[in-house]
Amino acid sequence: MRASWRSTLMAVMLGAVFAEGVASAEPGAQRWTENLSTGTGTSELVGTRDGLLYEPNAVMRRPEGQSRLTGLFEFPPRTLEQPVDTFRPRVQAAVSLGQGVEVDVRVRNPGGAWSEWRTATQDEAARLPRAGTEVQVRLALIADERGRGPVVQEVGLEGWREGTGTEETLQTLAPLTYRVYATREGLVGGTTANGHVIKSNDRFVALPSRRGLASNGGSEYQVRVCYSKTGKCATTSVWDVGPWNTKDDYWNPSSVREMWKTLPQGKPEAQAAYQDNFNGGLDQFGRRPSNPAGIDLADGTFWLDLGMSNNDWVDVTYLWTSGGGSSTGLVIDSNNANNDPSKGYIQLTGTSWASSTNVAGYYGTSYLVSPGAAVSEPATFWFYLSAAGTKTVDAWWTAASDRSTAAPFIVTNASGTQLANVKVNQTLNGARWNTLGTWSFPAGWNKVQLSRWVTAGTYVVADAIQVR
Ligand SMILES: [Ca+2]
Repeated sequence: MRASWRSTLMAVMLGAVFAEGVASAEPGAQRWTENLSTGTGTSELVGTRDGLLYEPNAVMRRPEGQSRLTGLFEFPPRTLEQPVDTFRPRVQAAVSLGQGVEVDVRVRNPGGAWSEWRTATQDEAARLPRAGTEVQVRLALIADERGRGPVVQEVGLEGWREGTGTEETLQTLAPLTYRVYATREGLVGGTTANGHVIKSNDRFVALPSRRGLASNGGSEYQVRVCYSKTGKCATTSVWDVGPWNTKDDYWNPSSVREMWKTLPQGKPEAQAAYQDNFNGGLDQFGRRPSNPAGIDLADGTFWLDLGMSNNDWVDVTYLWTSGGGSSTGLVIDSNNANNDPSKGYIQLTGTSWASSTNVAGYYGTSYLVSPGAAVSEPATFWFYLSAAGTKTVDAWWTAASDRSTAAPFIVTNASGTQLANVKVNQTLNGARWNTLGTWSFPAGWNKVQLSRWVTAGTYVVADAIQVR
């Protein structure tokens, strides 16, 4: 009964929307159409015979009360024949008053990291930070105040290159760090903007712009948060949008910042509204912020990793802003509480592996350490691939002078064939991703094992691996 009513309503709305004009095509542009059945999104996005419908009945409502809810739907990355830095979406959708459809696009940098997302609405061109051939498209479907969203029938894009090759070279810059006010997100059981269902003592952060929002389970946009009162730091991914605003990429310079370009770089709009009565003291949605927050921390990050007990000022490093930092991938952490066991997990052999936080710069909540001995007894990072593919594997560790200079990472595919034994120097290059290599993997459960068979008196560290 309800479905047929809905179909009738959509048919009426479609008639109104399709009369809209279409901008003239860009000469020489590459054009493609995304397949609406291949993307991934939150459960509130449902395929109907009329198209992709956003129906945010069960979506998380922020405590401060978000007036308009947004559902995200991510298409798989695609490789174009020529590099592009500018794109224009052509969306066919039924969009009623108060609803919206926006299109985000990002491009993979030569170093393997993704650019920030850039957003365009219907027939409006948007410029990416740099040109590239591997691009990814994400839909943002915005519901009206009654929680009714648009229906998308088709998503076409055209991309071309406007830059002349003189794009900013960000690789050499250190990532940006700003001191901002942090609030605890809570909301266990709710769903974040990227579709992650919040667990108890979860680990992620929210920033008030989709430009740095990672995919569900992804680590392509990470922050390092340090709390001076405890001396603790944590590195974790951006999986939600907020607090207060949704278009406030305050870490970017004015020339790039999406809104409120007159504010100093690094100052969130909510902070300016709260402290300085900026924008009449109101946020993007006309609300008066009750705190100056520029970041929300999931409970585990807030309580366990940083040792915070109240909302407070923290130092945040926006790791992707160096341009060469993390890249999209599946991360398997040393702590299975941080892993999705359907995608990957860690398994320990023997009794020597001990959890530690002694050396700063670990990934997630801790790392595992084992003393060298004439026995393998590995820490095994299992990762699941639903399809065969060529993947690059990175490893994260904390470096110290008592570490092995030849820690053996053994890569074995799902058929049991050993692909490589990569020896790394763990006295160096801590607190970052270090590439072990790139291999062709079959579908199924592949693994990367760190053996403890190294010189006695030295230690090996299993902290996290990334498959991308
Ligand atoms: Ca770890």
